[in-house]
Amino acid sequence: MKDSIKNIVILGAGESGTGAAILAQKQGYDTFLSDLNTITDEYKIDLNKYNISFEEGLHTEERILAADLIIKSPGIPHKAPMVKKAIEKNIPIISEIEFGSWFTNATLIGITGTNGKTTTTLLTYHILRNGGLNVGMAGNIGKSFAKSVAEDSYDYYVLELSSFQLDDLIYYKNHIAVLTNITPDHLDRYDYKVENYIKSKFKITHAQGASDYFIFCADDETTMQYLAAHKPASRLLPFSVKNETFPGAYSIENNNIIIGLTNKNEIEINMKDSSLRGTHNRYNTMAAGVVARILDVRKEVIRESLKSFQNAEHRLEHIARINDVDYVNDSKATNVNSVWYALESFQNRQIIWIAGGVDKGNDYDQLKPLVRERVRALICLGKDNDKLHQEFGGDVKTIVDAHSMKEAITQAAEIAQAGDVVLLSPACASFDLFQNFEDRGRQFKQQVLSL
Ligand code: UMA
Repeated sequence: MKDSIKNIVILGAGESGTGAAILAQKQGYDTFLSDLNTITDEYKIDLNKYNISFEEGLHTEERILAADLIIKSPGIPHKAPMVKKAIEKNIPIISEIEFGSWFTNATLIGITGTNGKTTTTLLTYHILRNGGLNVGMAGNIGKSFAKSVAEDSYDYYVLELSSFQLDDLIYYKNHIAVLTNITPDHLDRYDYKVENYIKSKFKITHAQGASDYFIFCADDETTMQYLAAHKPASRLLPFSVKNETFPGAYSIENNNIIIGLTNKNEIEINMKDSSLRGTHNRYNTMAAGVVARILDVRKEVIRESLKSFQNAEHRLEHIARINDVDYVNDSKATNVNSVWYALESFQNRQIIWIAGGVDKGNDYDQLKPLVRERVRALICLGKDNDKLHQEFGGDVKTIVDAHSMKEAITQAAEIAQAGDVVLLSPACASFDLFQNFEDRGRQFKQQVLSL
């Protein structure tokens, strides 16, 4: 396909679109980028540096529909008017991830899942790099894949892939695919049909063959149900804390886990030696460990890497202890399942829970037992907090509204008692009051540190 194309249009000039445009330009295509809104200076500098033609504040129909190929940014839904018109005209639409893969021979390790994908990606990358592999990390985290392909030269890539990025693949193939788990998220983008979202997540195994690997959680019911009816051609490597899943990874007594493909290459790890806590991190460690064993990273390197690993910003990030109250930034928790893991990880503590923002069709039922047990107060931080009040009115005694991070932190500090945790774990997107989840997390830190 890539040789028959001359004229490429990229929709969206964020991290993804700008990366795709740089790669397309460098590969000699007639490249044009269009963004419906104002393009930020950061990306304009990049576009000018590479002499890329672009427009902002509009999508010019004639120019866009003259493309041989459209690369769509993941945040743009298929129902966006311009995308619909391109589909009607049968113009191929691909994701930047697909496009990036056309120009690299690197071995691809793709990691997806509703939760845990960022930690698993970071941990896998950390282990592989310590193991001496020439490895890059990109995708839903950090630099876009296409930009990295255009500018760097790696033999391996660890890619965090969101369902949006998996939606428009053609030839792209992961040699090693990881699916951490599936619980409903982003349903607004999938016609509120959970089966569409599951299907999209399973595209992580897209085009895989017998020499490839699929690593997944055998304790995740949704994954197992789908897998029973749609088995990929790749080698299946499950992980579990409930059953002895081998080859793959499983838990044994004394906080230990076993990881391996064969008895000979199996490794035992004591999670006490790891910097990561909680059941969810045990799963993430198992998944990353299996990848490392497939690629023959030495056992000692894996153990050492687990000790030295530091988790991502905005992911259960401990900010400070003030008056014996812990302040934890989990701004990245934009869905209910993430919040469940956050609440679950604070056993025997009372929590001042800061939540709210743009609700994506959340079903809060699974949180209620934990909320009743552990949440001393709920601070609703959003423009519209009605749903949170309705959902948790019967479960939490104290529910208050805040309209800025400053207000939320001031209230939290007043309500919290010694030994409590103030937890920002919103279950919602951030776009009503903040630029993005990073902005929300940074404001949290700033306000906590100025208490
Ligand atoms: N835009 C248009 N036309 C439209 C709609 C939007 O031109 O009809 C423009 C916007 O004006 C904006 C650009 O498209 O300038 C934004 O594109 P985008 O939303 O795809 O954002 P990017 O900056 O390109 O970032 C994307 C991912 N964002 C989303 O999927 C929403 C980033 O994941 C990813 O890191 C990046 O590509 C590089 O691969 C972020 C994310 O929030 C972290 N992901 C979601 C999540 O983790 O839950 C999926």
